[in-house]
Amino acid sequence: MRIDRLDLRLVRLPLVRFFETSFGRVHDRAFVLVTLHGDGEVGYGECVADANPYYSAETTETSWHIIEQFIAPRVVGGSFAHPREVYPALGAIRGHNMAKAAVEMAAWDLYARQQGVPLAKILGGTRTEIASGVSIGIQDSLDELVDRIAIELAAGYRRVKIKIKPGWDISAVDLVRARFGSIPLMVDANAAYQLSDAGHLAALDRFDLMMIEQPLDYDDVVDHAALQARLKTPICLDESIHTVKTAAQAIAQGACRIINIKPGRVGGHAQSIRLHDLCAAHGVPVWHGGMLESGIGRAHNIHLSSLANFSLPGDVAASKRYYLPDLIDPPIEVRPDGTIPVPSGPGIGVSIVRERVERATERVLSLSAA
Ligand code: OSB
Ligand code: MG
Repeated sequence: MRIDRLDLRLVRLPLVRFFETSFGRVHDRAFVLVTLHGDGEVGYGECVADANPYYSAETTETSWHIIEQFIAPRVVGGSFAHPREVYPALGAIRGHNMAKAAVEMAAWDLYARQQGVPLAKILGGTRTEIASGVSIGIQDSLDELVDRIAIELAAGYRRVKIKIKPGWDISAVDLVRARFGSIPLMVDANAAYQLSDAGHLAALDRFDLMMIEQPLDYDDVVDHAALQARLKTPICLDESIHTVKTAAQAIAQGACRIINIKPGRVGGHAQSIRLHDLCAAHGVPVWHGGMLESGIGRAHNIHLSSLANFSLPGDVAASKRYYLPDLIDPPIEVRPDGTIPVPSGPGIGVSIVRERVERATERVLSLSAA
């Protein structure tokens, strides 16, 4: 697989509805789209870095800079026998996993299209459909939270995750349990607590939650281990897991019982597969996280979710919860039973609507082999 050209596009799309986490409310999503050209085919990757450095240190502008100055020179004009060779080729670059992943994932799409097979097959996926859950942000009122959950359950989603933060936690969960009974329910704190809050968080134990996601600092493992020892509720790590090695240490220390995999956070599909396999070997279930992706990143997520140890419903939901219209047509839809079929066409297997991409594009850069 020779890479002849890499295109960068800064895209901005309005969200159908605002999304609020413990670090703030957003109304739109800016992201970098990567297109790789090789041997007459194209592959697409979506960088999940946000406009701000609140979920992670990376931003749209750092990802653009790193891809343009450091990743493209190591990829464009190069040849790869397999897309799993892309991540090692970027080994000199510390961190910047989201920038790396955007390019690496485009290479997987390109390779799968060249082979004429769905990406899931190349990744080693075994499912033909995935179980879908929803991530529901912090709302203006608890009444609104209840309304949102009722809408998503009626749509068939298999699991509900609500965002929590100090002041929007125990009472929200208590109300959701009172209204909706024993639905599959979990919470995500996005690092809003400290170890000294352990007593407060232990009050969640009586609600039989599937897990509490990333309660403590974005870069912490040790305090999570101490917290897990004090909680019945399983801890799931998101922000803290950037490498397979950190995941191995977190599992060994008992810092989590579940791991959320986002390919952007770990450097792409190849690292996600390694992380998935490590967790499987330790009996740690994984699920696929979401980063408010457009249909392009979402399609990648669906293919990756088809691997066997993605045994819990992911934050991979229908396009219409995020963007109307999406950049792809038809959009990703969820069936009444809460599943999403894995696309069966070559590569990511979705049709990108060029005019919609053009309309949403704020900046373009094309990098060709010399
Ligand atoms: O922590 O999982 C998270 C969105 C942006 C940044 C971080 C997170 C999220 C979500 C939304 O929870 C998941 C989605 O619906 O895409
Ligand atoms: Mg999370």
